[in-house]
Amino acid sequence: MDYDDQNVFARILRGDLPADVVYEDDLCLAFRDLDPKAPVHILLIPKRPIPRAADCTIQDRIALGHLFCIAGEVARQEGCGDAFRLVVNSGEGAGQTVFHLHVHLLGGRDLSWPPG
Ligand code: DGP
Repeated sequence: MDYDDQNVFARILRGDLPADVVYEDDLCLAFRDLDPKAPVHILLIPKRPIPRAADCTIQDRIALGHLFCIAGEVARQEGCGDAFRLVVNSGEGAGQTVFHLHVHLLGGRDLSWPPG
């Protein structure tokens, strides 16, 4: 799908909308989810404009690999230790509502499996 630069995460990246930022570097931004589903619920987003996991190409590999590496750092920073879950919803049918790719980092409580 085409990237819509008016989506809320694009606006947060531009500084047009506030966010509770917990980590930032040249490739990604991490901030608290507005509607947390666990005591720790952080969203990690690449600064590259990628709408969905379904749209990823080989050009995105550095930005996306980076997100996974930083997720562990942020989880430790948030007190999750090594027990946390990373979730990526791709497409409306999987529950994606914001079309700037994001990784949900969930932790701070027991997480059941399988998810819904
Ligand atoms: P998903 O359903 O996978 O597309 O997740 C989108 C998440 O984004 C959802 O958990 C709620 C969160 N969210 C939506 N709008 C905002 C916002 O303006 N600020 C923050 N911090 N989170 C938002």
